[in-house]
Amino acid sequence: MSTTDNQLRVGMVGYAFMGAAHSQAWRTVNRVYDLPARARMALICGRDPVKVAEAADRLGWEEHTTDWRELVARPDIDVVDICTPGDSHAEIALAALAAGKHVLCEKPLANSVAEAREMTAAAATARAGGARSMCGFNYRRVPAVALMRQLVADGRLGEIRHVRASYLQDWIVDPQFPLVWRLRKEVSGSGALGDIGAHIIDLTQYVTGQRIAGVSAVTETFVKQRPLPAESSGLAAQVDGAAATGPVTVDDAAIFIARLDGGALATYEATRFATGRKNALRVEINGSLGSVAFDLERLNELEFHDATRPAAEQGFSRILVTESEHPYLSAWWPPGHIIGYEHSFTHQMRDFIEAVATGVDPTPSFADALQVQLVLDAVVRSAELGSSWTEVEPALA
Ligand code: SOE
Repeated sequence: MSTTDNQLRVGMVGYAFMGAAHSQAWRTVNRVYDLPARARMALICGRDPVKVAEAADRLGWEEHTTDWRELVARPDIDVVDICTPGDSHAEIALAALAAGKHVLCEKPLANSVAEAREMTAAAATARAGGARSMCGFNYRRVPAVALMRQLVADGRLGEIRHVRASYLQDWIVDPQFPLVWRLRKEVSGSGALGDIGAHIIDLTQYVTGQRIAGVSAVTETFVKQRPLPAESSGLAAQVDGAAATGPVTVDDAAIFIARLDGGALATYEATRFATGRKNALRVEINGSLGSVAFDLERLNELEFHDATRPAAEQGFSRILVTESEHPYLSAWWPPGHIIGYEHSFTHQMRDFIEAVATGVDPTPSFADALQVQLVLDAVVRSAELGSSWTEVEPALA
């Protein structure tokens, strides 16, 4: 980081959905929070020269390039923000860390445990030289999620017995939705499991402070062939006419049970076929003294049941998470003036900037993200093995 002008010059690779969400956060973070350093949107990188020039103008970046290696090599770039599909996370992060840059890498960290291990080791080496790194599990920074963790840490739930987590979307229920990069294993690493399952794995480990110690899983690909997209794009791709088709090489849905190392039992479901559920990350945690329940589609609310209250007052109450006492919210609006999805990214950049500027380790670290990658890998291996699966015969054969 420049020691003269107290700026963090950011170079971001990628300009699609996550690039837009990160840009919004870089634009707002220093205007909302009083921080020890100021992010400067110096350089955006993308493969298409026309599109990246348009993105620079639209998203607010000073310069643009089509060469991420140039971005990483520039001495005036302090932070490399990786918003690309998973097949390039390792290559870009390793180069950036070797160049002594601070790195923020989108989730999941990588497309394999081997890559995640290599990135974690490189982050540890670069740390000695002052570089800091973080993985972008942004939902940790939803105030209601941070409040959930606070309630658990304060013992308000007692002993944690159950974790019930699902992340439900439905954007590919239509079999005519084209074969975008998220549906191709060589690019995305896995399907719903790594894309949205990674979020509930990280979030539940973060909130409970417990690690997933073992899993038993099933996965399914409901639609096995899809039309090739007219052009590669994100969640709203188009198909031109009678396009050729290609194979879906990832899971459409993954379901697994788990034991946490603190003794809790857990169930996880990540699917893109929950018709009608658009972005429903739902977590319920049951403890000996109470429970909490969260739904991302109602992100300003948290349901809390305090089992220590008199019987006549039992049941879930709704906490409206908009008070200045709640995590992150002192910088925003008065109580009841709710925030949105994009605020979690501004909170993420707030914590990243503060950590980098003060030299502490941002969280989640690459090691935390490696822990998620190990769970993803265990789920895939369990589903392939099918070993814990007991068939049930039909009553009327
Ligand atoms: C698509 O499933 C997606 O954009 C994920 O990639 C993000 O991580 C999630 O936050 C929203 O949905």
